[in-house]
Amino acid sequence: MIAQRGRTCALLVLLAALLAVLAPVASAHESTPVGVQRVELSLGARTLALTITAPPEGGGRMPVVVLPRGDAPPGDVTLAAVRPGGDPAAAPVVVPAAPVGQPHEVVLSADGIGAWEITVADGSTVARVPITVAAPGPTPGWVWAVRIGAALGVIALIAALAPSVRQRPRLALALGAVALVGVTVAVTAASTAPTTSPAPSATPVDEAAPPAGGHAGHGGGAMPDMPGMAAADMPATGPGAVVVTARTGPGAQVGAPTDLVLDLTDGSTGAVVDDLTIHDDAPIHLAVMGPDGSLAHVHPVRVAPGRYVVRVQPATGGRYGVFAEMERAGDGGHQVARTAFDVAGPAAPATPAAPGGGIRQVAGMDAEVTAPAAVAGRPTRVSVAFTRDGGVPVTDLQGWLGMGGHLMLLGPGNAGTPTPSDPSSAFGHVHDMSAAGPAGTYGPQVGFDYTFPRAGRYALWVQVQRDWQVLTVPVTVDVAAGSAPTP
Ligand SMILES: [Cu+2]
Repeated sequence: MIAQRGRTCALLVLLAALLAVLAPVASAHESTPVGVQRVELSLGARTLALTITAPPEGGGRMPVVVLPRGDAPPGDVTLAAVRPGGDPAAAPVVVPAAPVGQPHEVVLSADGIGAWEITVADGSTVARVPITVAAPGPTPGWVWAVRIGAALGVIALIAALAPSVRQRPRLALALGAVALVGVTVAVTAASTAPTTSPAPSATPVDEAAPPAGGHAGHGGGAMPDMPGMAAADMPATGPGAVVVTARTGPGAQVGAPTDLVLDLTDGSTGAVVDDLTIHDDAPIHLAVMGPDGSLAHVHPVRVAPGRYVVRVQPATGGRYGVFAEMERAGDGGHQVARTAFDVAGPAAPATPAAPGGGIRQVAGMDAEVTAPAAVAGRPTRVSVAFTRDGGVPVTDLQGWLGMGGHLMLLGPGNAGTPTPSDPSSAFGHVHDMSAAGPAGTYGPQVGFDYTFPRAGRYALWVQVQRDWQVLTVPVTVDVAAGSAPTP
């Protein structure tokens, strides 16, 4: 009797051990990490930041957080998950697009593998963000071993504990031994499992931290990601180069909002380009520079394959320069395509910002610009320190597009001054790469390292985000000729 109770006890301990092993193994397979991707949308008059949690392999729930930024007009936007080109009105989810800084989470559903689009509609424009749901990968052998071993162990244990079996000690012992073998197989297989699960299912994750201590910049033309390089004289040609054509709605007028439509084609084949990846939280970073020295840094929304749209509000007539920063899937690298569009009406003369360093007033803050005497071909550091209320350092700058600050610049064209529509004017986009503070914020200072490619006058725009508004500090820098020819 005592011996039988002892056996029962041993079997129960075995069962407990088996369950303890099984629980984490079962959840380990279910909890494959999913990608989280941020996308900035300049949708009509709105700026929205989407945070998309990719659905699991095979499809399923897809949480999306909508964060209004900038100046949020009242009203809603509607989101949906549809197959490419599908009708977003089939199952729309209404999301308030205000107030600024207030995130709203919705859960969309992408049930099925393959191509999907997250649509965001404001009543006049339907943005379509492409998402790919991967097929589930084959179940690894170790998972099968765990499953079979565990199932064998459980069945043998239950059988061994049955009253009719307990009266036949040999059979009970044999079943116990089978259970032990099953558990051993399961435990051995689980312990040999790879420590990390397979890569997530959806489009590439854009969460990579910037390299510490370095800086990054994007030059014009076809130069890939080379710090400080601005290759304005090198048009984006060669394999993979994207040609962007821009057109406005009919009769674009000064002061009236108009939709700028961008069509993307491959410079080599002429085919529609629809394979842009998200880089720095957007498929296209668009700089629209006016003849008056204005800059709009916006993020056009994809409305159809190879077609993007963004709302602009020209303050002056004349020819506007358009600079589209993009990265294609594969090894396309970073590229900048240029184009231009015209706005009817007299062109206001350019009003350059005050040259060099000094203090400017921006959104109730003092922005103190430091721009040491710049020489062509030599690295220069341009920095801006923000204070408020007569000298209190501003330390609540918010990260924007993954960075604490952005610098966009336009170099001298053939006329010797920055001319947006002159292809010989160098374009650059440089990042502040300092790490965020403990609260995840930045400030009071942002800084940018850049090597001005040649002498002449440059227009710079330093951009930071505070209170969900992007603030722009225009700076003019006169660059002296270097003593040695620039390489
Ligand atoms: Cu951008």
